[in-house]
Amino acid sequence: MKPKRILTMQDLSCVGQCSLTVALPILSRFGIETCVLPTAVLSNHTQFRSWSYHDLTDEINDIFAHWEDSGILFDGFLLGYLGKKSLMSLAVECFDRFGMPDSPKIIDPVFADNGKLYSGFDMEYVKSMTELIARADIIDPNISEACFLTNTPYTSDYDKELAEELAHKLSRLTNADIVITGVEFDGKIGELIFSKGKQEYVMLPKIPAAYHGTGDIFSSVMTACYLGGKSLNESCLTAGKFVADCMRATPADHFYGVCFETCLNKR
Ligand code: PXL
Repeated sequence: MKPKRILTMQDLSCVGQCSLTVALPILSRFGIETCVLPTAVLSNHTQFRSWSYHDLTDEINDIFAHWEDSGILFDGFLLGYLGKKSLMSLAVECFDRFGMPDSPKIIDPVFADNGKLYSGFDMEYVKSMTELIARADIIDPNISEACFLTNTPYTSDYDKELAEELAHKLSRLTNADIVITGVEFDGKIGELIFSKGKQEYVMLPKIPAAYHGTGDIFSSVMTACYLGGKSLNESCLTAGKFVADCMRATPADHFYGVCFETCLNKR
């Protein structure tokens, strides 16, 4: 069977085990033909002390022209860290020009964690993201992003009730299936999935550690499984297990990402 062809649009951080350097190997590993639209080249991701940033917006219009000339279309889209508001309108243009009517648009909003916006983001960016997710088929914000998107105060001490309230509020912004990631309670961690008015948790035992880049790994595996025909719940479960395996494979002093490479040969 011909593999599905996805376009993933996010930054290329040269060092840091995140964004494209994660999405490309993982989507490919799970049998998806993976095309990339790099939005910017960074020396490393923004959790390091400093970084260079070269924006590729101008290049994107040229890229689109050549894709159109060659009649290129995609079976699905995965958006991760975009970094600039102007890239969101290019993303919408990309869906319209290079998607097919049933090509799923999966949007990981990627702008906050632990109640704080990542460096370089502001509430204007968040507001544009609330508009962009209206175009999605699946969104997978973490709790912090869900709070920002719905104007809800963040607390690290949240409960199921808050997670469910966030899902309901998000469902007023988008018809997409909603996957709230990194939901923790009773020593477990997982996702709250809110789809077609129904909610379900997919939980696994929590590994007592925190690493950067796990969100990007989660969305890559979830997307690959979903495009490969699994249900959203199964896709989240596989993604959660994969992230847990990656975390177990990562030494505690590895500060900038997880060692997912050692897990690529496991199903
Ligand atoms: O993993 C999320 C991410 C992706 N890309 C860049 C980042 C971050 C998180 O900080 O800085 C450039």
